[in-house]
Amino acid sequence: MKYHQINSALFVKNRRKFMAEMKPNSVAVFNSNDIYPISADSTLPFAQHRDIFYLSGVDQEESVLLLFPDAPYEHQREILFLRETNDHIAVWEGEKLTKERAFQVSGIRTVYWLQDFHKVLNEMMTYADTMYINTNEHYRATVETETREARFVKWWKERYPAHNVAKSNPILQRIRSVKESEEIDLIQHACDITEKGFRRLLGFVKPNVTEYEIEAELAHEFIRNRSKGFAYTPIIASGNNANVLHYIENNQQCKNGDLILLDVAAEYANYSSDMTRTIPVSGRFSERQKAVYNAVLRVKNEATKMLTPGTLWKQYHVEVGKIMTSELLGLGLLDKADVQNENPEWPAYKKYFMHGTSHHMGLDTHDYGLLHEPMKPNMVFTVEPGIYIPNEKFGIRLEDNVVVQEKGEPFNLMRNIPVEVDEIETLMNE
Ligand SMILES: [Mn+2]
Repeated sequence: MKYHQINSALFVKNRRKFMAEMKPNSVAVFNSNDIYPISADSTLPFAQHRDIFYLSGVDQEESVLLLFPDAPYEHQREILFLRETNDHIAVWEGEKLTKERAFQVSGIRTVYWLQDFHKVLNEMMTYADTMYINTNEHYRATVETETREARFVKWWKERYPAHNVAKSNPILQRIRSVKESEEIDLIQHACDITEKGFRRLLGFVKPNVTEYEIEAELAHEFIRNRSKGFAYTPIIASGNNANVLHYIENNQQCKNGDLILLDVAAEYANYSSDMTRTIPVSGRFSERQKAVYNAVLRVKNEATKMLTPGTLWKQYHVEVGKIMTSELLGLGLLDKADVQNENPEWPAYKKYFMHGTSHHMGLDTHDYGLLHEPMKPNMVFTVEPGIYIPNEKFGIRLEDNVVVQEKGEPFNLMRNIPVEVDEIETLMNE
């Protein structure tokens, strides 16, 4: 791991919150992700399942967490199972968690090797009435492969058909969406690394640079700051590529006069940041580009103010749509007739702004959070309006990450990342 160790107090708190929501006499189990094969003996880099990470801090494959708050013996309430390691194994496989290190990372005292899992689980199941199984119910999830978690759930339900079944996911969606202060610090740190990458680019971008050279600059800056790299596949879209919302080819040359839309951000300690900036290849915006840019910026600033406790996500999007509509009228992209005749199911503004304004952000870039429930303090959201104009060969999106506050306006974790036209032009021309 490149990141500095996280204080185990965070994971102790996270487990306490989860266990407080469990039914009497129930067991919950969480698994690591698999290491995904490519072919022959090559694999993708390991990426930990965010739920076991959130509850334990364990960032290692083949790990299992078992929670049983009503266990008859205290040492059985929180148990970790890890792949066995010792000095000999470490020579071949590199450093894995020892039982002592696992305690330092997670705050869990009872640690067994994985080969004891079925035996220990079987004992717990004779005491327990209910099993909490963890399924992926994220509103954007499409999963083609069978995860280690899913594989375990299938086996578990078949092996213990007489137990009641309960769902972990709604509990996790609720608790993971409201961040602890340690988590906000980690997300801030990811945002600060992203800022370094973006500032580096402002001195680097010039006509004829390629999108992949920009990607390489960012990867360099992120990794040298203890990030694994991009929090999500980067979008580096010059000219009309910006109008392809999920453009990830990043293989074109940036032409003088064009804009580049950059949806690029670093991860840190498995926490995401999620930034979008749009900058001119030449270092100067045209008057038209500037007008559209400032319209997007005003929508972003107005939308941000609405992210307050009690706000409903759906209603928020309706209000943002109204603000965007008035900006598009001002830019001459819509006229009054377009708005008067609009279909309420697909309002006129969606011709130029067809995606959502905000999503939860945290351990997942599109983080957990139940969107039908009102916003709460310490939720972290993106704010990311855009205007896309294929006829004019550019698209602009601006995106920051903000924390909902108990009182007052949200706290902008990207407050130090340049976004005003003047500042961007000044930094690009230094
Ligand atoms: Mn986003």
